[in-house]
Amino acid sequence: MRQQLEAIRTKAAEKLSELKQANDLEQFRVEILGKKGELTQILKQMGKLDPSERPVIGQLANEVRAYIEQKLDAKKAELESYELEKKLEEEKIDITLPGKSMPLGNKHPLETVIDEIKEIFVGMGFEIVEGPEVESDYYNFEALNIPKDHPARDTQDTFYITENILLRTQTSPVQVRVMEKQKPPIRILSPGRVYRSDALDATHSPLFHQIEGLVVDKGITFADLKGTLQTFVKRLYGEDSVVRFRPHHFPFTEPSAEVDVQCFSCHGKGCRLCKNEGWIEILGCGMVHPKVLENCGIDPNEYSGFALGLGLERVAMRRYGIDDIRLFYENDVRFLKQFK
Ligand code: 2NL
Repeated sequence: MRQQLEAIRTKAAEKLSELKQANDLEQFRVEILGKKGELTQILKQMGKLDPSERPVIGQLANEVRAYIEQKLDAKKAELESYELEKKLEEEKIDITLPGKSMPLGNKHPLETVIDEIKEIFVGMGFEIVEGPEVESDYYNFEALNIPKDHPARDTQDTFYITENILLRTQTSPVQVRVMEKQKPPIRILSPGRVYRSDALDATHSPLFHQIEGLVVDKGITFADLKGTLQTFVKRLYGEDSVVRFRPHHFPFTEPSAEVDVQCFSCHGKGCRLCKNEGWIEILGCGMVHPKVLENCGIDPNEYSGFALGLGLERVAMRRYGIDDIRLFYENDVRFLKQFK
């Protein structure tokens, strides 16, 4: 039995030195030291020994076990440290290598113009409000004093979903909803998509973008409208811009006007950009019609207001020299990346 124990000691040491993976160690431990392991098997035969020999053999067995366990621990530490080294070596990152560059997008030109206009009005105390693109006939037309027989309601211009539901043709319904709910003072700007049943060509699109603004308070006059719009135009086109107001007609404002800015290319002389007019029309505006205020539950004897509306595509097309409105909606990256 002594020989058997010595043999296990030698064999275990040999086998251990051959193991190469930390995972194999546990299997080795079970094979030698486990319940059914070789050393345990030998110890089970202790009963057959002469009682006088038992303590000596027992002590030897303990020594062998301790020896193997100690070797096992040492091997385990050795393998673990080796495997860690290997892992660190394999996962080494060369931080001096150049990074992979990700293609970076940029704002859509329409978004750039919207943001710029918002910023100007927010700077004058306006709040941005948005609302539904699917509207009722009432909010899009009726409340705005657009009578049933008005050409703007013609099915040629409006996408009707049902007799009373339509795609909004302007963002005014957003403002009507605010006036219904909120007591003046009101100072709001509503940008968004609007829809008109136009055929798509270089200058028309059935979907386009509009920004409308509305101010309602006690004592608002046409002078407030002029001052606000003059400030807006100068911030958008430069402090030296020249602005003019021309009488116009809208059903929802009285009086109404269109605002022109003197052509920034020819300074009024007439050129291709302004189609020889010397002036470029940029927006429509007016004092909110008393009937519209009344429709929204605001007493026109107590309050007055002004409103304005402008189309974004035309501003962006002039700004960037874009000659075809369709380019805005096609999302061709060759077009979009020019606005980085
Ligand atoms: C244009 C002209 C305009 C308005 C829009 C408006 C809104 C309310 C009440 C009164 Cl709630 N008016 N909006 C007023 C004048 C002109 O737009 O040429 N748009 C493209």
